Amino acid sequence: MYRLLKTDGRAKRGELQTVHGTIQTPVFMNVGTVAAIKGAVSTMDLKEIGTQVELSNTYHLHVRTGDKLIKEMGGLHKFMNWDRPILTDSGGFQVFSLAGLRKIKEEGVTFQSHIDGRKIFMGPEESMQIQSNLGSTIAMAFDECAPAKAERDYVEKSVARTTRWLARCKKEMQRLNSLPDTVNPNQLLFGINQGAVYADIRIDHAKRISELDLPGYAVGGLAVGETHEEMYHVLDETVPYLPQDKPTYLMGVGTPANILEAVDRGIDFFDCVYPSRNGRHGHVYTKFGKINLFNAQYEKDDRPIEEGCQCPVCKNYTRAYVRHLLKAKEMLGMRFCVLHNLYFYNHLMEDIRGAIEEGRYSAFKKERLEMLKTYDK
Ligand code: PRF
Ligand code: ZN
Repeated sequence: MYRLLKTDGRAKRGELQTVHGTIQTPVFMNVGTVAAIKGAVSTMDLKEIGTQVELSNTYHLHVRTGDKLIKEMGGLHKFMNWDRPILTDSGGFQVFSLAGLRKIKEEGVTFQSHIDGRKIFMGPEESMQIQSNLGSTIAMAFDECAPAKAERDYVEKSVARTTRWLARCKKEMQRLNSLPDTVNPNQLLFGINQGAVYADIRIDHAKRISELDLPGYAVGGLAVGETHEEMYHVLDETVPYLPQDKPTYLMGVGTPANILEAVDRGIDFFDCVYPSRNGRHGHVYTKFGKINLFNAQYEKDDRPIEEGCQCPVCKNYTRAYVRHLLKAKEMLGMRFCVLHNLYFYNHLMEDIRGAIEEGRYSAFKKERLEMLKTYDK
């Protein structure tokens, strides 16, 4: 399913074949939490800006609209009219970061919906059932993402439970995939490594979950308040213990610089809300760093957001016009910024893939990191 096409140092260039098409890695997944990319971006747009994989959330789709309705409508692909791969996050992380009062037990987590306050229970089996109803291409394991500052004692107990939950996820997914009315009988399950910033716990966990021989593995529990250096250190220590011949996914990361660094440490998949969130605030990416289009200096700037960018916005409109739309609070202004930003991330990944293929990743990374600092000097 996953083919490792080329390595350059620890950087991997691979491809993951799925029933919804082949994913070229390293890849950035475009985040559509509730089956919609925030900023009024549609799946028609995603095709135009070169998106390979869309990411949605189990928790959000379960508490609003509901996975049963989506199954009735033929599954998430049909519902949102997206025929390329979709990855769904398990709800583990969202339950811990969004939901109200929660109680964690061996069976799972009881929490309050952030929409209407109703009490919901979700454990590994429930998460797999919801993701199976959605019929995503890749389902994520149900895990606990411990806070970055969690005590060692707590992290050890939490990771041990997450390991037991993973075995239950695998068993439930196998059962669901063999049912006659399953939306996607080929749904893939990715395991998630946890362990906060404790390298030895991470390594031990990585070895244990690798034994389950899943089609892919994620590193979770990072970008939750630790420093960038701590995050890179965890990757340095942990990724070598995840299977090299499977895709690796760094959840919720990150800035262009974070991605350049993580690819160099063997990561294949990324997702992050930054391009859409920043775009909605008029913050747009360029090779030389981020700029804020609300700044007065762009009032009469007749250049595109990024010179040379081939995105539909840059090919047609100026910074001055996009700034005007933002100032006038027109939805189109946000939409343009999000479209450009997602294109920027997708295009960055294309450049990264090219550099690995040509065996010049190290020099490429150094050059890009340097360029990115231009506006921050
Ligand atoms: N677990 C899950 N989803 C996640 C994370 C995690 O640890 C993170 C951490 N950055 C983002 N999304 N299931
Ligand atoms: Zn552009």
